[in-house]
Amino acid sequence: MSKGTYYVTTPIYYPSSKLHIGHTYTTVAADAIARYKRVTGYDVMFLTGTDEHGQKIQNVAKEKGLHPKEFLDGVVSEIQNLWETMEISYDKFIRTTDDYHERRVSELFKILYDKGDIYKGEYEGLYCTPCESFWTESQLKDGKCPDCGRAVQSTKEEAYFFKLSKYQDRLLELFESNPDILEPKSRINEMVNNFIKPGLEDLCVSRSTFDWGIPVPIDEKHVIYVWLDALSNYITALGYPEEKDGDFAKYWPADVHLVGKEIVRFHTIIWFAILMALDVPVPKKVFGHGWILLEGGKMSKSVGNIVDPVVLIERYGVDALKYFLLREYTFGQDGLFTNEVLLNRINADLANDLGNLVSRSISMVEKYRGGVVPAAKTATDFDEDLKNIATSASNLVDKRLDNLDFSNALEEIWKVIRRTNKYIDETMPWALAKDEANAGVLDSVLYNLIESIRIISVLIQPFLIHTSRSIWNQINVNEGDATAWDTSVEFGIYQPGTIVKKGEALFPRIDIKVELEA
Ligand code: ME8
Repeated sequence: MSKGTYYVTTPIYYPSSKLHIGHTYTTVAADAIARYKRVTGYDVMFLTGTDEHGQKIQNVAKEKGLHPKEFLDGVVSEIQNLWETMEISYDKFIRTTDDYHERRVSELFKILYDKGDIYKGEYEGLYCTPCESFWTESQLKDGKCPDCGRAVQSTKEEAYFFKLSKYQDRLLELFESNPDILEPKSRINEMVNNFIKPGLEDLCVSRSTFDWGIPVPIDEKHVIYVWLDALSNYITALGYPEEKDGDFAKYWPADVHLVGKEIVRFHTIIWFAILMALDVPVPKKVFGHGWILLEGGKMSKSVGNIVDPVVLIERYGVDALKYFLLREYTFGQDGLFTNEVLLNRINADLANDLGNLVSRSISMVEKYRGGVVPAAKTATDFDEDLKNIATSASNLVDKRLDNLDFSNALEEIWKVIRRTNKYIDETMPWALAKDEANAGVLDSVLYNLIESIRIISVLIQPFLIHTSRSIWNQINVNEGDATAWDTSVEFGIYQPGTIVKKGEALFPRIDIKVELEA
């Protein structure tokens, strides 16, 4: 029975070039939450996609001598391949060049215009092309774009405006009455004090100096501002405004928009105001996560200091990258990427803690019981603690994930892994095996180890599905009853008499010194 619906989104990325691990970070987080909600009984809609209009894309395509669509099709299929390799379980991939999206955005523009919330005026101001954002003089930092630090251009043109200023009071009231709407909470202060309270100006929502965009329906000399086009994806993907009864009625309002902190302003001020103007409820939450930084600053396509996820995956595997991203960084905060932190995490948590546990436990069943998992017979002094820690973990993971605290959710699971390793040290199966009188105790130890590994494999599935499957293969359980999320609160589900078989190492240990010099 479904517990209800859950709608999670990532930003739609600019396919101006290949994606880097910053984009992968948001997508991996969205995937983990989507998988977690599915295994815990929700009807999930997980949306991701690409933001394909605007001057930047037009310029890049031109440099390559291609029509924008031709250029985009190539990059977008690379992005989709990356998500496939990473087993990203999105339910829908939206491209802003999809016909249905273009038609629906055009319709939205018309609705807002007919309502009087979009009007024609003259735009005079400053524009940052790489960020596709308009700025006022006072918002600039040292005369440069406050988001990316690059030069802005002054522009003057006839344009359409959205009456953002009209929604100032309602936005303030929303943040005051619903502090859960934006996480981490510190970002609320930033939005309220830096942007809303100083006064919101109406927003220019059309451009006429380039034509790679959705035409303004009432005035084809203009194209719709890329952020109005892009933000609308979250509802056009569900059918709005053409079909309000299907997915839109089912999934909207979104449970969470996951975004990087630099676009919180677009998602909470501009997007909320547009929704208010449309009389559509605002999403339940926007989470603005931190940046992955390289020494020297934020990783960014246009700055050029990128880490290619494809290279990392080829070297260390999909699950190692996913684990690293979710465990290493606190979701709301910035964190530094270095090869050394990555490799240390892989070795310590994956190769040593998890990989060794699985491989030595299965080896012992093979060595002492011919690969057949015995039934537990004689309890040891350490069983109760192991069972308690293993069966209470899912509850703790639930609590952590309710706050999108991926890092500590994984830490709760790793406590079970470390406890199980300690159980091996405490019970010393190799010593028990020396004396036939201890056969009953050894049976219990071996059973408890495999059962604990089963619980661990169930708990890691939202994060590391590939590893879960590999463990299920080795301990010979079919995906289904013994792998369902709820089975992690019960110790004793694994069927004695099952034959296990050691497979390839889950995470080969990396020689860090050699690797860093390579
Ligand atoms: O902003 N660290 O697209 P974009 C963490 N098209 N996350 C990072 C990151 C980093 N160093 N770099 C990128 C756009 N990201 C718009 C969005 S949505 C309606 C339109 C992630 O290709 C993070 O999620 O520049 C960030 O917000 C997003 O990629 C920006 O992607």
